[in-house]
Amino acid sequence: MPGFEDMDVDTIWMDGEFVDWENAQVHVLTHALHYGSGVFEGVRAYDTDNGPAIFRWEEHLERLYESAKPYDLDIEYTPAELTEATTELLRREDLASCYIRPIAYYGYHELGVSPGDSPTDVTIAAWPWGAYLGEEALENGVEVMVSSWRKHASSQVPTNAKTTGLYVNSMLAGEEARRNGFTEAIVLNKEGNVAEGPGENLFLVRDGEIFTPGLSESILGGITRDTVITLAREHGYTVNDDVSISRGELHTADELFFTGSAAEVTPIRQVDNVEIGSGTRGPVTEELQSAFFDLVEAGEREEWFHYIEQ
Ligand code: PPE
Repeated sequence: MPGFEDMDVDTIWMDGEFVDWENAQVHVLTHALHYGSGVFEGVRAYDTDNGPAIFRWEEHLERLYESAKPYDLDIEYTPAELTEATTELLRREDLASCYIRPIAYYGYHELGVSPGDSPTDVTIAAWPWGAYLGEEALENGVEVMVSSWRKHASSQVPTNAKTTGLYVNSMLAGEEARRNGFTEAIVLNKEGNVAEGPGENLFLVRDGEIFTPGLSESILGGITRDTVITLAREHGYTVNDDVSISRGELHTADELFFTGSAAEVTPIRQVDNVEIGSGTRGPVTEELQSAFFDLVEAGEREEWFHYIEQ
């Protein structure tokens, strides 16, 4: 993966100001660095036929404020202000197709688990980011393993909040998979049912119907998940989005795929060295993947695109 030093990016929006990339610094005693007390978003903008546009920006912004709630993080900027900051950032960086990372976190004031009077700092960065699991993965699918790490239960931490600290679980699962020669992991929840990937939701196709773990399975309610459910229903599929999926059902699935803002729609061709279906991208996955990429290329469904005026 290319590092930031190899990218043509020079500006970050930080607490109300546009600062030079190298000056976007925080103090080492920042609360969030010690306790993971931040919430963030991952969003993509696409260079659509209708001009550069942020995909499902409103929904991502809404989730950011909702993630902040259980932690009492008071984001002092309004959605309109964060929208203006982001669109201006993309204009200044001349980015049409990119990944956007807003983050709000307890900043520098005092340490101790209680954030006390620590400020809520807010930053938005954007940079070019290609296919999350590799370009080849989009076509041929990825080989994954079921992680030995379980996902934290929603009774332990709010799993519907996109909290920075929670991602140590994703890191453990993903790195375990990569150490074992796989591209990505699937993580089971505390009950032993399928939850999601470290940074993706998971879909299963069987006998022409589509299944995805319900929101009570300790998953993040993905916005791409919602997009794909909507597209699949429009394509005439029955989508069961409130089910439990057992580990064994992964192996007997006709098709499996991941969804996510970063991962987009990525087929899974093997789980634990067992081929899924024909062992390549399946036809339903291909249909929905095409529908997804057609959508973000065209940028025509206005309610899902926030266009960047030049
Ligand atoms: N589950 C998890 C745990 C998750 O992190 C993501 C997004 C999803 C599901 C899919 O959600 P959505 O993007 O709203 O469809 N993961 C983000 C972070 C990836 C990263 O490596 O960082 C992302 O895709 O931006």
